[in-house]
Amino acid sequence: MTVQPLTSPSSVSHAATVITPSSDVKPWAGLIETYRPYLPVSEKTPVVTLLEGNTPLIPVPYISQQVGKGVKVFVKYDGLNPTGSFKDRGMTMAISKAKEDGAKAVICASTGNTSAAAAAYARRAGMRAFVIIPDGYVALGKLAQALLYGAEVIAVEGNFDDALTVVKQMAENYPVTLVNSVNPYRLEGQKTAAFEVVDVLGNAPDWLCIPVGNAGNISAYWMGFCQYHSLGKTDKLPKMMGFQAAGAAPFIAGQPVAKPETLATAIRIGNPANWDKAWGAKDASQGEFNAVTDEEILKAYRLLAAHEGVFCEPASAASVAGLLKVKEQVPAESTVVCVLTGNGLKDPDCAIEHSNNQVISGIQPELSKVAQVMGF
Ligand code: AN7
Repeated sequence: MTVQPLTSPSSVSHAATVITPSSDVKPWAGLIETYRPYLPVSEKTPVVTLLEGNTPLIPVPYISQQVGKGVKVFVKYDGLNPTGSFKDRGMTMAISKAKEDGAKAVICASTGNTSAAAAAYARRAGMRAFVIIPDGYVALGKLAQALLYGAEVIAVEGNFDDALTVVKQMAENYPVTLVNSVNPYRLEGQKTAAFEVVDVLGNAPDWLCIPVGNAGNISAYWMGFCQYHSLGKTDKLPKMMGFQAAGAAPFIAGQPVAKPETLATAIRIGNPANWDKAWGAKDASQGEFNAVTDEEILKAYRLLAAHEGVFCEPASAASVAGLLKVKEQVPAESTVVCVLTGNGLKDPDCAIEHSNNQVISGIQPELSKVAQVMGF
């Protein structure tokens, strides 16, 4: 029997680059075009975009059930951005503004995701991208991305905090633009995630649960919610619930942590750059900072994948681990959004090492043998 192709080759259109949307569909134009009135850009800003943003807000019924009390939980799956993390939101802004200013090179310190995003957007804009990473503590997928996007990757024998100190000095002394979240355009871009949440829900959620590392994202979400609130697009503001890995929890300690440790390498940060902003967001929203252990992070990581079909990286799962940890405090019938900051494919080593399942190997390709291991 021969299998007929669904489409015969002669009928395939090769005019694929000409997009003619049907009249009722407006193609997504990236977050700068979509939220232009709310962002510090002008007609002169050369927009560098990979059509980031517009990521799904996915209901998670199993987790909702675990919380109980009629609470509705959603995950904002920012791992579906072009380079696989929320950093793309900040980077489209930071690189567009750097290009507007005539920058030829950018630099960042990174636990991995910032470097991937900086590399992709900088190279697209024709700039050099220098990334300084803590040697041995960047997940494989992120390293692969930075290299293939064409970044110049320098590994230092220190942690993220040491790397950030060096890149700040580099940007002060040499013609390279700093694109870590101390660059204000980063937070401007990242605040659009809060806009998207409100645009979908029709209001702000009651709680926003978010992993906290350098604390840029919690600050950016708060900016976004407050801006939308002042524009009358939401009539309430969420409690900002920030979660850190227990071994890297300066906001819970109330001071920097000298030797941060966690398997969630993305948030292995001891001296957050956005300390005051994040603290302000927590206080103004009557929110909280809490710590979750690596075990709790891994449990949420597996639960999200195996029960909800959502694969995020370990640092991202801290938001769900945190929600489950403090679920007694969630008001009944409330709406909760957990931010999933990065894609699970970023860290394949962690997935393989910490999955409950393993490959059943050494099986002969015969019906009886396969049926036997399947338990039939
Ligand atoms: C998946 O890439 O700091 O609190 O250098 O990659 O805004 O720092 C990454 C941070 C959460 C924490 N989730 O966000 C970097 C870096 C993921 C991350 C965070 C990061 P912030």
